[in-house]
Amino acid sequence: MLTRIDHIGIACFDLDRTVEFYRSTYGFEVFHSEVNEEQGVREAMLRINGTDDGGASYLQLLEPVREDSTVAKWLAKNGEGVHHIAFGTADVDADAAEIRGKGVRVLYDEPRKGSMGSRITFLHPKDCGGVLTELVTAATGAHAEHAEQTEH
Ligand code: CMX
Ligand code: CO
Repeated sequence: MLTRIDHIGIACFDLDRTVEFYRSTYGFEVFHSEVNEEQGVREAMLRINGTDDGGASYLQLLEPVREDSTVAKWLAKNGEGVHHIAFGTADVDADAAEIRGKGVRVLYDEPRKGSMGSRITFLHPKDCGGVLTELVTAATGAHAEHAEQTEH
């Protein structure tokens, strides 16, 4: 099942300014950045612990790239802040199916593309006590190398 906090998603209006806040205040550097067109975001992943043993967690700083994106809608309503949490799992398909069986709405029929070649899905915040919850299976092996080459 779910084995760790993969990341915390933080919505912001200005990604560069927010990256600079996390760098100058805490010393966190950008580990990876990309635009996820499907999700409508430009994002920076800041690795905040772990080494190269697969145990790292991230802050995922998110800036909307479209006015009709979910993050733009959320920012307009709430202002900047914590947008979602994400649990890491070795098998997002199996965990999503199991959680769906418990009556929690899983937003996607099939996991979609997330940061760094990962596969992601979301649980509806109204079924999770007001917390938008993401499940993530990180890319491994050839997938991870592909993500390194194409998305940095
Ligand atoms: N956390 C907690 N509650 C949230 C929320 C969030 N991030 N987003 C929406 N809600 C709540 C709203 O406050 C609203 O509650 P009320 O009815 O009580 O006001 C309700 O959910 C419906 O919200 P909405 O503004 O009408 O938004 P939608 O229903 O259109 O969309 C959701 C909500 C969760 C389906 C949509 O945000 C979604 O599909 N999210 C998953 C994708 C995503 O967030 N992508 C960006 C991150 C990408 C990444 O992590 O890689
Ligand atoms: Co996320």
